[in-house]
Amino acid sequence: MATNRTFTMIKPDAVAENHIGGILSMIEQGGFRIVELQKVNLTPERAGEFYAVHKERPFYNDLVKYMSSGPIVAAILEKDNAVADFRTLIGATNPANAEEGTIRKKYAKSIEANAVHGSDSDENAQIEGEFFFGSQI
Ligand code: 3AN
Repeated sequence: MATNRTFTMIKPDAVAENHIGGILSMIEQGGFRIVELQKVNLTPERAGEFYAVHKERPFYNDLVKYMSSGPIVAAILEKDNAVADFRTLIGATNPANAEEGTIRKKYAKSIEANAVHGSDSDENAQIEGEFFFGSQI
């Protein structure tokens, strides 16, 4: 399985606040090549399917509502060690804990509206990339 690709989404708040360009710029400056890119609205059903792994978590319903509240930008990114390096670039899930220089430190508003998604494993990068783009990873 490829280890040089990952999947990301720019989440609804960041899109609504005109941060698509700023975030894509940080991604490119971070050494990632944008392989696929798509701005799209998720229905609650699609958002629920994407986050099905979190179905039992207390924040699941709010997360689905939030992720379907406006357009998102989905992308496949390429770089050596893509999954781990992208997790470093985006920073901690809770922006209060995100390091200086990370995307979430700069753009995330809360633990839920945390600006970007980044796959947490090669396996999930593949599944998530296929969810939006077919078998691209
Ligand atoms: P990450 O996005 O850093 O991989 P996950 O996979 O644990 O974090 O969580 C997926 C998404 O669920 C997060 N990006 C965030 O939007 C939301 N989330 C995670 N934990 C919480 C929480 N405690 N309260 C509200 N939303 C959360």
